Amino acid sequence: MPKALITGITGQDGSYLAEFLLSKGYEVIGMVRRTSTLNFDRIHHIQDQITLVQGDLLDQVSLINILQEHRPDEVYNLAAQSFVPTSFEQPVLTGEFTALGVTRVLDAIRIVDPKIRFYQASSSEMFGKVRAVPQNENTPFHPRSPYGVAKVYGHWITVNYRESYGLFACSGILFNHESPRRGLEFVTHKVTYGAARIKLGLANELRLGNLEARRDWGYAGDYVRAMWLMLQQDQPDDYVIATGETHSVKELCQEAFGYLDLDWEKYVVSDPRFYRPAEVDLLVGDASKARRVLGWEPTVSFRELVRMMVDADMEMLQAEMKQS
Ligand code: NAP
Ligand code: G4F
Repeated sequence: MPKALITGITGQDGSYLAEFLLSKGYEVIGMVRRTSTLNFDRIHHIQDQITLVQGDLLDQVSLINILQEHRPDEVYNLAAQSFVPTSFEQPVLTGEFTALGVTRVLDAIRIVDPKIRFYQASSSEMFGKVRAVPQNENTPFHPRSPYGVAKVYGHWITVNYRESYGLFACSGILFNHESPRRGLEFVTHKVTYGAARIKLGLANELRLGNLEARRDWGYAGDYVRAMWLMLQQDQPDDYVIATGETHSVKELCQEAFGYLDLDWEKYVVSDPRFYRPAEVDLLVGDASKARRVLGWEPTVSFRELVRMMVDADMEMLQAEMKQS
């Protein structure tokens, strides 16, 4: 039975990846940080099928000990401070988790067992102020936030350990991917949840930031399959994972509110509080290498994704209303 370690298993992607690896017959070890209250909502349903171990990207010894004790064949490094606005408020901490944390995991692998295959969760935020449209593996990086800068470091240290020590280390440059399990602070979920609350009479406006920003939004369930495929190849490499379609935040609002028969313009307010010091205006990825080499394809369209999230939010809110 192959064994995988997932850092960030309590996050959106970690939960989908754990489900996917279990379906492939893996033994799954999940690294969690110590918290005073449990935050296992996303993995509650599979908790009896996985092993959770305590560790932290800030703590080198914990990473080495976990690898020594559990001897995984594959490590998926999904843990990070992943919210862009927080990276402007806490740039040093973001660098510790999202940049140096990657080196700590790579060094632990190098010390314990250099044959372990490694996946790094890189990001389209690295393209930032884009130098080409669409963006592919050869597009130069120009990050626009401390988060994006930290991810550029994580990407290059992954490439560097591959070239310096021969590690099987892959960097997946994933464009935005969403699901009903997405954190509520990210714009897709903020919009679908906000629209559902308005529909149910629980709110009468939704305050957002820049409505013109464009993103290439896909479904998280599709994207974790790409992570696994990267580690099953003969050679380690880097891949862009994206749908190839771009939509503005305005279009996202139109789609979510429209699905609920609401006119978004009556409810959405653009609030300068949610603007960023520097913005990433347009992301759209070219995943032709992943299609060609990995045989990867997205299966959920933008419209299906938004509707899936609105349906999940309506169901959750209606259940809450029934209980109260
Ligand atoms: P997420 O929901 O924010 O999950 C982040 C995970 O990292 C959580 O499990 C969190 O644990 C853990 N974590 C944070 N700091 C840690 C630390 N110091 N030590 C150990 N664990 C720590 O993020 P996601 O959307 O699943 O994304 C997964 C990864 O892909 C992240 O690296 C993100 O930057 C990257 N990425 C995401 C997207 C996207 O669109 N979703 C696109 C490209 C790249 P707690 O639950 O304890 O907070
Ligand atoms: O949903 P967002 O916060 O995602 P962002 O900044 O693109 O980052 C996400 O995707 C990255 C991949 O490119 C990941 F690496 C990263 O970890 C994270 O998962 O914002 C999307 C866009 C931005 O342009 C933002 O300015 O939506 C715009 N936006 C407009 N109003 C808003 C809001 N974003 C948020 N979070 N909240 C708003 O009210």
